[in-house]
Parts: sequence; structure tokens; C-alpha cells
Amino acid sequence: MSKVEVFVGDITQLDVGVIVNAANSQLSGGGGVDGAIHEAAGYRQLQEACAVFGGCPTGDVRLTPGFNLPAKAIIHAVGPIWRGGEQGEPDALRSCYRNTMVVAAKEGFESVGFSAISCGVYGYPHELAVAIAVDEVVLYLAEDPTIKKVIFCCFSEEMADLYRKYLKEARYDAG
Ligand code: AR6
Repeated sequence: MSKVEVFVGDITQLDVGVIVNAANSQLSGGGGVDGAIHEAAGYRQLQEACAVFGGCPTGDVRLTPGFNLPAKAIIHAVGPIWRGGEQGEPDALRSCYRNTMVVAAKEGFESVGFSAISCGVYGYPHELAVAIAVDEVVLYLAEDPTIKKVIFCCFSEEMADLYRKYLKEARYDAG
């Protein structure tokens, strides 16, 4: 069975096939995890790779190399900005996770490290976001054996506990 883990720390340190950035729709870089990934990957080369796409719609993802990161590649996922929950935010967030898993599997990556998409400045309520993340990833893993390991990377123990709670409910034991 594929393994799902919870890691507390900096996503730029993860030695995995692909890490998932919480990007904006211009793919223009920014603060938070996006800023940390740009800094660690190499700002200029990552921005050059992103510029080719001319942006990315909310809910969708784009793949670039990892450049100076230990991860081979980066999937830039554009999460929704929370506007109360009635503006399609759950579907858009779900689609970020689904599209990431589809692209990662198609590219043959066996390990994926997710950041908590939309859980920072985009303001998505943490518990609702984690429920979607876990549900969509567990659903995908049941369908497709390509991806052997998924790591939910968080910046706080509070977030890690939420992932552990939902993974337990989904009958996944996370470290
Ligand atoms: N490693 C792992 N997680 C991190 C790191 C890190 N180095 N840094 C922050 N987090 P956010 P969003 C966590 O705001 O809400 C950017 O400016 C953080 O604690 O980075 O999707 C983009 O350009 C939080 O739980 O992403 C967009 O404009 C999570 O990562 C906008 O922010 C996501 O927080 C996207 O906002």
C-alpha cells in the first residue's frame, strides 16, 4: 500500500520526486511557501520556467524542474482564495490535489510532497482544507499505484495534527 506521511518543516528540504507549490494564478512568485521555493530553487531560473505558461487558472497545476532543490520537479498548484466557501472554493481546492496526483503519476514521480495549498494568505479554513487534501489523495492512491509515497508538509504541529486526524479517519497511519 502507498505510504502517506506527515512532515513538519520546510518543504524545500524534501528529497522527493516532486514538491507542490502553493502558487498564484500569474505564477509570479510571492511570499509564503512560494517565496521559499523560489529562493531555494533559484529565483531567476524558476521564474523563467514559469513565464512560459503565461499563468495558470485556479484549480489547475503546472510542472517545472526543481532546479537547485533536492526535489526533481515542482508542481505549481493555484489554490482558491477563501471567500466564504460558496464561490467554488472546495471544488477548486479538490481539483488542485487531483490534478497534482494525475500529473505526478503521468510524469512517473513516485513521491510527492504537498504544501498546505490555500492555508496561508489565501485564508482557507485549515480543517476544511485538510479534509479535502486527505480525501482526494487517498482516493487517488486507491485508483493508481504509480505514486508510492505522499508527504503532507506543514509548518506547524497544529496543521500536522489535523492531517493525522483525517488520515486516521481514512485508515491511513501517518508518521
Ligand atoms: N514549507 C512548508 N510549508 C510552508 C512554508 C515552507 N517553507 N512556508 C509557508 N508554509 P501560503 P496560500 C505553509 O500563504 O495560502 C503566495 O504569495 C504555510 O504555513 O504560502 O496558497 C503565493 O504567491 C501555510 O500553511 O499559500 C500566492 O500569492 C501553507 O504553506 C499566495 O501566497 C500555504 O501558505 C498563496 O497563498
